[in-house]
Amino acid sequence: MAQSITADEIREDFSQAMSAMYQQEVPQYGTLLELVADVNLAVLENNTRLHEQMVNADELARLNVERHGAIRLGTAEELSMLRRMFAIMGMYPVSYYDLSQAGVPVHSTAFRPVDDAALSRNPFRVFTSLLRLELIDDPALRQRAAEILQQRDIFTPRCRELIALHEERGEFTAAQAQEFVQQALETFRWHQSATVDRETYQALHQQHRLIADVVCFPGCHINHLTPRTLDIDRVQALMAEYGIEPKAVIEGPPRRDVPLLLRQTSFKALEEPVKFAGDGQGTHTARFGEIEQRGIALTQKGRALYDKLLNEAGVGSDNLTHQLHLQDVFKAFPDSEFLLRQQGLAWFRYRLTPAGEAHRQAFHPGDDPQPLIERGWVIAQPIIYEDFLPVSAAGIFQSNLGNGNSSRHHGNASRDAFEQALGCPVLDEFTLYEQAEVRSKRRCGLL
Ligand code: OOG
Ligand code: NI
Repeated sequence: MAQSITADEIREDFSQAMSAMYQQEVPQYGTLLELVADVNLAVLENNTRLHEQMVNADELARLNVERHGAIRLGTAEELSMLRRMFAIMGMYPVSYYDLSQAGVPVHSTAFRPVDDAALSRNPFRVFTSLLRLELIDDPALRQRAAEILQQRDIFTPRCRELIALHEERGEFTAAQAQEFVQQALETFRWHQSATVDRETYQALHQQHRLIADVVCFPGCHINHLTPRTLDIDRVQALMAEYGIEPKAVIEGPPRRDVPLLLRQTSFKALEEPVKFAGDGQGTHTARFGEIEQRGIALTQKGRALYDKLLNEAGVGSDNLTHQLHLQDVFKAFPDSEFLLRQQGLAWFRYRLTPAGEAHRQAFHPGDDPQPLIERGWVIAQPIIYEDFLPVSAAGIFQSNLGNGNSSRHHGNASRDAFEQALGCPVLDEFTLYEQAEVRSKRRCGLL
């Protein structure tokens, strides 16, 4: 029997294949990758402490492979099949995001690796949204959209076979894994030909641009890929020089000494030519590029404070003013690793230093790590946030959908329906971070 391939290897191959495909489809994404690589290199050259910290935390190796993508699905069946496809790549649904709050008729999860080794090898994540047809007001149009979606299959027949095969055998040979990656890629490819005529497209578009994007094409094209930068302010400032037009405002928390959660910005979606059924021609605007800067994952307590301050700060229209205002409001959020740890606001991964290893017998379960840190026996590294932020996601959606129809559907979360469509509950992000911290303490003999 040929040697079987691990989920990590399949995910790695798949994320590389996806990136190569998207660079071909959206050349500006390739430019963005270059810009981000240049900025990351400069940051690491100028900040030896950060460089060293990233090496010690096994963070550096993944930096250049790190990215997330996003897709939008039309039906429950598509979502549950996708869950099975991503499971083969070691990616599992984490968190429920209700975007209806922001007037976007979808709810979402993110498929991502969950264990330490998989995350440090390749943390490829896919933000996955499911269209909520029930939020289309016009019953005839809702019915029409459902019928159109029923007629498509976004998975190739061979992809379905390979998924079933893997579920039966629990593994792939190298050849099967390679074929699976190629077949899976087809689901995310852009199609210039819509499945509907121009009138249908326009009717759906008028309801919401996103509905047309989900319903009118034969696949669930990847709509952006996002590399991770170490200095998002610098990338935002340099975008124009590289011929890229950025979104007005960087989403998320302000710049900090200890970066928090996730900051994001994107470039505007491209207007692309489309052929409609029955010979019509037109354009469709959906695909864009995004960058992100990731920081420390927050505990529930830290997250509650983040949400409160973000809400207090409100939304800005000019980035510079908005960032200054955010900095001001976020003065209420402690900004040192020590304070974040002491106040239980963020998660840390504990490791023994060589001196700590030598004194391991002196550690007892339940010991306070702080004196050991001060003695140089233990180091506490920030656990990086691997998930998404609903307010930021809404901002990214809106910047690419035009701000025309932002009717609000408050309190319309429908997590049960989402999980039913998915075929399993989503994992809880806080539990995952807590477990990572607990595991690391246990390895140090502190628990
Ligand atoms: C997803 C937008 C959200 C993020 O990084 O928060 C997102 C979409 O436009 O489909 O990608
Ligand atoms: Ni994104």
